[in-house]
Amino acid sequence: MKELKSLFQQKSSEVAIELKSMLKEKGDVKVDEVVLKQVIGGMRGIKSMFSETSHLDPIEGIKFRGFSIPELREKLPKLNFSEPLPEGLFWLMLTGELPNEAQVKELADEWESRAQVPQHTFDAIDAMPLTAHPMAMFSVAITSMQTESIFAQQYSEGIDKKSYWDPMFEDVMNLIARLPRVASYIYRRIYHNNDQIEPDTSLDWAANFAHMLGNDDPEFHDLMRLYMTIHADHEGGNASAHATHLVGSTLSDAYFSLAGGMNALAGPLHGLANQEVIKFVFEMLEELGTQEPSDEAIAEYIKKTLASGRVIPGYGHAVLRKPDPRFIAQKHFAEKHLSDDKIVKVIWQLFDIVPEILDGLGKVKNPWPNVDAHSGAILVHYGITEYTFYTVLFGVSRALGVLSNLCWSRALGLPLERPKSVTLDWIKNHIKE
Ligand code: CMX
Repeated sequence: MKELKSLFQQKSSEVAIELKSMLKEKGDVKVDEVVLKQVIGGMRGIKSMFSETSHLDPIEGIKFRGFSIPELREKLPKLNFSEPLPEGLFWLMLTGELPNEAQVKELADEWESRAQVPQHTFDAIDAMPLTAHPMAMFSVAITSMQTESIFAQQYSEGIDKKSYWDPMFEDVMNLIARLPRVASYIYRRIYHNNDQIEPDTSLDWAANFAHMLGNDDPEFHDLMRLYMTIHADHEGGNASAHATHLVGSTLSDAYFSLAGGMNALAGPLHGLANQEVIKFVFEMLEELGTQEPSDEAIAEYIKKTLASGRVIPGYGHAVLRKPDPRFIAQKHFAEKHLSDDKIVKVIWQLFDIVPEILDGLGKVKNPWPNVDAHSGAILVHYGITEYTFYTVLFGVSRALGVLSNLCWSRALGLPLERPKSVTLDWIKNHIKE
């Protein structure tokens, strides 16, 4: 993978030089102000992180290196398939350049050649009870692969800090290559009697993942290509990206850092919302006693849920203020391939009904659906009905973004992250002053 590696080295060293001189000349330029409600309120909106791979606009949504999701679906290489290959997005995030078909194929081959998972990782998964959440198994599996870290090995031998990016790049490539095998192993172990499916080395990364999960419908392969592309990154401040970055800033290797990010993704306000959405929909349909509920019945159920002090999963966002383009991309996919599906229709009904009700509460800043509102209904259609697994799918994709960020962080020599916390007494004194 000489071309990607040397292109990354060239691009990142150019940015490193620019950043260094910018910091020297303009390091004291003010970029933001912080008010008390941000200190207490989850640091919303504070511009205090650096990330090159993507940028989130509250209205337009995510842009990866300047490209929106519709643009990516048009411009990233698809080879002969209908959806872009996530290999292409990884190349774009890492280098800032759109790859051509040959480069995407080469990257797919490279990941295939690095996909061997150590036996002790399977053993670590097998040691966990079947009742453990799949995200717990996923996190353990990633941490168990830390034995393979080239970065940790070279650091212990005494590597020059200017070279950190090199073993980090190697770890990141190895880790991404192995995740589909690890994730599908967990899936087949828990839900399919440990009946494992061997990889098909002729397939690209996402299609091989679909294959190992157990579905070789070409439409499902395309869904996985799309899913793995759109979930990959959401700028640097989201919980999984931020957690990965924070852990990595201590010079923990890619395995420890990604496990940290995945533990953050496993929360219901973040990635676990994808399982919560379909669970919520199934429970609603069961209580209403029909697969084709009326708008009025759904509205009543939503209001009852809110009155019981719970959130409506799949709705709201800390940054977005419009329907999530990742939701819209999945809706387009569903309109094209499964417009007659009853559960999908319920998702579209919710899209019509929920925003007005949330808006009516007068406190929800974004009443629109996020990425997690749609994915479950499509997965159920293709036979992946075991929704406690959904966040692992999200995690395999999210690894692409957070790990390319990790390469950038080491290449730019970004320091240990260490913000300042304050106590109630400090705040009281500060207000007095
Ligand atoms: N249902 C009910 N109430 C909601 C809500 C929802 N979907 N979204 C926000 N609210 C409420 C908040 O709980 C908060 O209430 P309180 O003031 O009583 O505490 C109020 O509205 C204001 O919240 P906000 O500023 O609009 O939203 P936040 O930035 O604090 O939180 C998020 C964002 C995503 C955690 C929140 O919208 C939520 O809980 N949504 C449901 C869970 C979900 O879908 N998460 C997935 C997000 C995407 C992802 O990361 O994968």
